[in-house]
This record gives sequence, structure tokens and C-alpha cells, in this order.
Amino acid sequence: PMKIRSDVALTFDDVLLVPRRSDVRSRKQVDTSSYLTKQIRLKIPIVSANMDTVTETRMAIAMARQGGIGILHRFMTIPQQVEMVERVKRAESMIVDNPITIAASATVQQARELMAEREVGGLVVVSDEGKLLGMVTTRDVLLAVNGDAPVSQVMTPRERLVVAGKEETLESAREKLYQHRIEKLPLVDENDRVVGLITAQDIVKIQEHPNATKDARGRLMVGVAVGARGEDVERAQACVEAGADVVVIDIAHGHSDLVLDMLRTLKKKLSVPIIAGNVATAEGVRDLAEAGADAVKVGVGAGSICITRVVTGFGIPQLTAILECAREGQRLGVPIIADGGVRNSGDLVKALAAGASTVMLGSALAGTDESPGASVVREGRRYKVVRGMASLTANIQRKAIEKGEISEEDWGEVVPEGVEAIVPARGTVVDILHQFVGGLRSGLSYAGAHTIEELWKNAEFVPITQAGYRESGAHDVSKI
Ligand code: RVP
Repeated sequence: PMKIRSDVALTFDDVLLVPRRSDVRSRKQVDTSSYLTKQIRLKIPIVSANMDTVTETRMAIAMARQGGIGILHRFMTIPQQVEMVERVKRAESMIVDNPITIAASATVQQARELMAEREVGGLVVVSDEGKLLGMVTTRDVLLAVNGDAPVSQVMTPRERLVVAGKEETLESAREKLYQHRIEKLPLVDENDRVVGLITAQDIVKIQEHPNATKDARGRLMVGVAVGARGEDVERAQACVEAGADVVVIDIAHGHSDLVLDMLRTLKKKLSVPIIAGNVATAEGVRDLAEAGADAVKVGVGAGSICITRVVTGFGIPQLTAILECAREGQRLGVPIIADGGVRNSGDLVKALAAGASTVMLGSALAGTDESPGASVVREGRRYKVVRGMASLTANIQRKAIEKGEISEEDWGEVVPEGVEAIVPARGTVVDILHQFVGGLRSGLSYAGAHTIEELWKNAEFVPITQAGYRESGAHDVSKI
């Protein structure tokens, strides 16, 4: 029996969005926030791809600071991935976990030296058992004449200190610091033992990135990719213990028993949201949602460096895949991440208008300063490497990590579904995101939408012809 769908599947270049009457008077009026998972809402709906030429520590930090999020790739050992998570979590922290302490019997001179050496403006004075006895700051010791006097004589004693618990929020910490006109807020447990410190300075630093994607403790959020085999459970657990906020089960064919089993296992073992994928059909979304996915990643064969469709014959053009998956996702209350093929802000708007909640970018971010790897010069222009995670070299590298060495046969065994490529070096992620988000804000305005949820409602696509497509870009002029 012949089986063929009657509707032609479309992708971004096959359609345009129909302009609508708009009451948006300024691009500043629109809200670009959206759900990454059922639990996590991002200020900007952009996720950097878990590819080894896209997201490592620097990219993850930059993405979270701008209000998106980065997913650390998994092509490394577990300890390496754990370390990357830790570095992102430390990058911008409201709480100093291990504040520098001094004994009450130490001298003023010692306190001075310690502050200079560690470049801090204050020390927490503690007893042998780690209990809070007081605080001593540069002001207390700077002009003290008697350097031999004990710290206990110059410190602010415990009873005059304002303190908080480990679960202190940014808002309430700011309030306390302001109300009491103080610069440091020690955190204590129920036995009055010091468990952290909040400083006014750190709060000021945090305010430089008002849109940043933060966890409850004020640290930048970060996601990790894992596979779906034995050691990946351990990988996910280790990364979450290190502070990862979301786990992505990342398999090219995510509509598989392997992924469903992994999803159920991780949902039982972990308390963070789990994203699963990739799929390209409503059934795929439904099965992953039933197994507990907190968001579903959509895209089979759409990636710029992906040749899955050529090698296997499978895939669905991305716009149709998003439309079909998002309809199901919205019915089930599960956000959709559109992954692959988004080259510019127009594609971003189309992907969101088709019902995606967020969009994952690979090669669009691979040329930035924050992506891993050095740039190369070719004929006077700068480029950076981007490669598919199923490419030949990525496959070989994975085998090398798993087995410690590779042999002649390993090369022969690989059937790549991705390619290695170069993209122009493009400056910082901040600049790129500025272009994408600017285009999105305009897009919302053309749709008469103030939010992405309104964009879903208002969106109407029109299929276009080759002539229409040609008319859409710059045409009939010579490019300079
Ligand atoms: P793009 O943004 O078009 O570069 O696509 C990025 C996506 O491509 C990734 O998030 C992933 O889903 C997919 N990918 C990565 N490697 C490969 C491959 O080797 N086939 N595909």
C-alpha cells in the first residue's frame, strides 16, 4: 500500500507571516519572555545548542546573563562537564559560600593583612566551632593605632549584626542591606554557624544584567545535555548535584524507547526539569510528555550541519514539524523548543509564531567570541569551526573519550549524519542576540502581539513562491 501525506510540509523560506493591525506603539512595549520548560521562564526565548562548537562555560554564562540559557554539550567526561556547570554557577553569585573568616583572638594587624591578601573588605569572625562572633571590616581596622589588639575589640559583635538564613532571597537581602545601611550580610544556620555571606557589591554586579536567567539563589542558570545510555544517569545526577538547573536528553531520534526509558528514570531520580528530544511529530510529543518531559525539543534533520535527511531519508521540514508538535504541546501544556535551521531573526519569529516557546540556535552562535575554539583566517577573513555532533570527527572523538583510544576500524565504522564546516567570526553573543531580539520585537509588533503567547494566537502564515521568496531578500541591486 502506498502511504503519503496529502499536505506538503513547509519550512521557514516557504512562508511569510501576514501583517496585522497593531496597537504596539513602541518595540519596548513588547514582552519577549517565554517558557523553556513548564517551570522555567526565560526573558528571551533563545537557547544555545548543546554542540561542542557552540556551548561551553563562556557561552552558557553569556546566554544566561542576556536572559536566555545555554545547554552544555556532553562530548566530554563527566568530571569535565561537572566542572563546567560549577564554573557557570560561580560566575555571578549572590551568596559567597565560603566567606573568609578570622578568629576573635587574631590581631588587628593580622586582620588587615588577611583582607589585603584576599582582596576583601571584611572578614567574618568565628569561634572554633564556626559560630558567628562578629564582623570586622576595613573601616574597623584601617586607622586603628594598636595593631596588637585582638579583633574582638574592634569588630561589630554578634548582637549588633543583621543576619539572614541560607535561603535568603535577593529582594529581601537588598532590603536588609539598605534598611540598615550595611554592606555585608552574614548567613547563619539554626546553630548560628556561618554558612555564607551576601555583599552589597555582589548585588550591584547582579543588577548589571537585569534580565539574567537566575536560580533561587541568584546564580546563573545552566542546562546540561546527556545521552540515554548507562553512564548518562550518573552524568545527569553528577551535573545536577553540581547545580545544573535543567537536563536535556539529547538523541537525534528522540521518539524511541531508549529515550522514554531514560526520561522515566531521570524523572524518578532528579528534581530538576527534564527536556527530551528530538522529535518531529505530534505522537512524538505526546509519548515524551506522557513519560514526564517538561519540554520537548523539535527538529529532525533541520540543523545547518545536519545531513540526516540525506543519509537516512527521514525528517520533516521544520516549520511543519513545529506547527504539528506545538499544537500537541499546547494541548498537553508542554513547551516546545524549535531546534535547527534558524538562521536569522525572521526564522526565529516564524518558529515562535508556529507555536514554539523557545528556539535553539547552533551555527548562528558558533561564530561568536564565546563559542569554543579559536578562529581561523582564510583569504583574509576570520572564521570559526562548527560541526555536527554526528559528524565524522565528532564521532571519532566520542569513541576516543569512551575507549581511551581509537583504531583504524573505528574510522571505517562511522556513518556520519553531520558535517564539519566554518562560519564567519561574528563578534560577541551580546551583539548577535541584540539582532535576534530586536527582530523579534519588531515581529511581535507586525503581528499586533505584546507577548509570544499572543503571537501564537495572531499568527497567520502565507505560503510563497520562488518569486515571492526572491522578492523577500535584497534584490535587483548590487550588494556592497
Ligand atoms: P542550527 O542552528 O541550524 O545550526 O542547528 C543546530 C541543531 O542541529 C542542534 O541543536 C542539533 O539538534 C542539530 N545537530 C547537531 N549536530 C547534528 C548532526 O551532526 N547531524 N545535528
